[in-house]
Amino acid sequence: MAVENAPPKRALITGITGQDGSYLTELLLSKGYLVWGVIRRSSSFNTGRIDHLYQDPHENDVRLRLVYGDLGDASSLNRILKTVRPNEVYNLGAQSHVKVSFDVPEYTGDVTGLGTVRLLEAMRELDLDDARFYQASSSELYGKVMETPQSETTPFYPRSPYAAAKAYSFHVTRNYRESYGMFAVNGILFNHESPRRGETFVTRKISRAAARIKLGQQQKLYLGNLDAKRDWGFAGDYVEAMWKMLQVEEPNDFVIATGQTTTVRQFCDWCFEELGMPVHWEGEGVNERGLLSDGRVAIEVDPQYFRPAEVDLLLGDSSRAQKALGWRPKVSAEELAKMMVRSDMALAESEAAQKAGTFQQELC
Ligand code: NDP
Ligand code: GDR
Repeated sequence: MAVENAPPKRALITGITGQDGSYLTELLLSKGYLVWGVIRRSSSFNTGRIDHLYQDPHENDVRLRLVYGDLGDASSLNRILKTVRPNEVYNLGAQSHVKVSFDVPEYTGDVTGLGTVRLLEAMRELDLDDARFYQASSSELYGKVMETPQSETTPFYPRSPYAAAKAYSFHVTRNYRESYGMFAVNGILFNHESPRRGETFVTRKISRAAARIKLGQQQKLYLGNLDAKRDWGFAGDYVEAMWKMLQVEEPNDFVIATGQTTTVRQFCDWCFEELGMPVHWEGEGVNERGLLSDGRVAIEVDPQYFRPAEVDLLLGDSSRAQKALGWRPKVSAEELAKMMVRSDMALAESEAAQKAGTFQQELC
């Protein structure tokens, strides 16, 4: 509980422009925090997910500020930490796409792996002893299936440059905790999604395509491995767990998951069914394809989306977090699929309306 008249807590978030960064910012602002977000310079605007939280920095009592920096640039991290002197640091920034990490392995290692030690080392050098550090660790650490459900004691077997970089970050975070007594923790989060999910992750790719196919804006959806199984939760629930991990007395690492696993194929079924377009996966002429009930081919497998090494099955056991943090997932994968496809339907409709407007403008 907040002490009356105590100064507001200061949080620094890397990856504030990403899916989780936007939900976490909303949560921390609602709790009265002052939030600083690290953004990268980009040739086009990259703040779309947090634009609704914008506050004019010239006004008084500004609660959200953005600063330029990069996890690949230690000097920028040092400068930011020195200026902000946060109570809590959330390291969410990363090259976070598993498939892309096979294409840019060294860059992924630098940002997703070494970026973490750059932050931790800057905190140590600046004597930010009281600051608490959250590392966005991932269920990708488990990789090749050794046991299910996967918990804090399951051995790691990373299957991509991304997962290998996250393994480095996991261990270095734990190492700074044990070596220097820092309050540094890993949240081992299983896949979590939302209407704000990046459009190249499979759930959003599916929900967006289903809406566009419904409106005739897209003909087909090309996917990779339809049999991969993921434990999908809602990002809004998961950022609460991040915050809770930094509020407990003793630092510890926690798995955050729903305890249910679903195939990519099933996620497709939920999205297309929600829009009244059930997909048939079996029957005459259906070979690695999903046919819509009206006979149109909606889904086709394209091997370009296969990964050099796949993670077949993720299913998490979050009982430690449930017990120690009182955290529980609130949204099931099916509810999540429906939430996402409804949101993408509204988006596709507004895009269609804008296009109609453009035509009218051209005519007049
Ligand atoms: P996103 O891909 O949506 O966001 C990644 C963020 O990192 C963006 O803000 C991006 O900035 C920023 N970023 C990328 N490169 C750099 C860099 N060099 N320096 C500083 N910032 C950088 O990821 P999510 O929000 O989904 O995930 C948040 C974190 O949690 C990531 O570390 C991810 O690996 C991890 N994670 C995610 C899970 C999930 O299911 N979502 C599960 C487990 C872990 P920009 O907008 O400019 O690209
Ligand atoms: P993942 O998420 O790799 O689990 O990493 P993604 O949504 O990319 O893939 C999930 C599964 O779906 C299969 N798949 C496809 N994936 C994509 N992107 N595109 C496709 O067309 C496609 N077809 C099938 C994949 O092979 C995979 O098995 C996410 C990221 O957010 C990481 O940062 C995070 O650490 C993990 O979740 C937990």
